[in-house]
Parts: sequence; C-alpha cells; structure tokens
Amino acid sequence: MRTTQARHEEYFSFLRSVSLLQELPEEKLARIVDCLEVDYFEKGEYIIREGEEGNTFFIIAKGEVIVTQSTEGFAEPQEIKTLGVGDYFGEKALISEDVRSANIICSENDTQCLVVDRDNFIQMVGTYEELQVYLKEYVKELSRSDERRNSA
Ligand code: WNU
Repeated sequence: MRTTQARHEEYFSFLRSVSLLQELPEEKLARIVDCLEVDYFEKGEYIIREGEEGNTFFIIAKGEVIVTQSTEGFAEPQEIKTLGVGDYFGEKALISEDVRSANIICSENDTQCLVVDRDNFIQMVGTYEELQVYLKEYVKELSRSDERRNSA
C-alpha cells in the first residue's frame, strides 16, 4: 500500500511541474497537497456544466478533457479546446464570482483531477500577488475570447 507520505510527495512534485504553481513557496504548495481531493472521471462524463454554480478548481493529473460552450447560431455547444495533464480549469467562476462559463467533459477513461475547493483556492491565490494578477488577466482574456466567439 502506498503511504500517505509517498502520496504527498508524488502530488507535491507533480504540482511543482504545473506552470501556474511553479513559483509558489514550498509551504504553500505543501498546504495545497494537504487539502487536495482526487476525483476520477470516465469518458463522456461532465466535470463542469455551463451555467451551474461552482466552488472548485481542478488540475488534471491524468487523462484529457474537452471544453465546450454554447454559441450563438449553433444548437449544440461548440468545442473550444482540449486540456491534458498539467492543465487546469474552473478558476473563472471562482475569480469572477460567476456561474460556470463553459462545459468541461471528460474525453478519456480514468481521467484524474486534483480538486481544490474555493476557500483553499482563494488562500492559494490570495496570498500570492503575482498569481492573482496572472489569473485575473487570464480570466479577462477568456471573457474577451468568449465575446469574439459569440458565446451565448
Ligand atoms: C474559454 N472561455 C471560458 C477554457 C483553463 C484555464 C485557464 C483556459 Cl487559466 P469556469 C469552465 C471553465 C472556465 C475555464 C475553462 O472552462 N475555459 C474557458 C475557456 O475560452 N472558459 N469562458 N477556455 S480552458 C482554460 C484558461 O477554466 O472556468 O469556472 O468553468 O467558468
């Protein structure tokens, strides 16, 4: 059996490899590892639904997801991108204090996501100015690309 210690080290070094978290101080990263949950998804499952309330931030540890969004002039939500290991999502609802702005659908069996809840996310971002600025900019950019795409 894998010990708690081994699991801690595994997630710690994985999170260190995520570009967003590269500059986080060691103790902050360790705290995130302590309060992480791991969620498992199968192909076709919705991880996030557009329009729903959301209180969690996700980092993909294994597998792949697609991002789709309802778009003016189309009956079905349109695919806008694919995300894989080391990518993250779900920050927008937390930062803009809004409902989920896109669907996240699992596209590979046995996809694993590390899940951080709102309070821990706010702690992680709030205590780190550069991260906050970076994410806020990124979220603004997402809203701009939504407008360009005519998302409904
Ligand atoms: C996009 N428009 C919108 C992605 C992930 C992280 C970053 C892009 Cl920093 P949420 C739905 C989530 C949303 C984003 C993600 O979908 N998303 C997008 C877009 O063009 N959302 N509105 N591209 S992938 C991605 C940048 O994380 O957060 O909580 O839920 O609204």
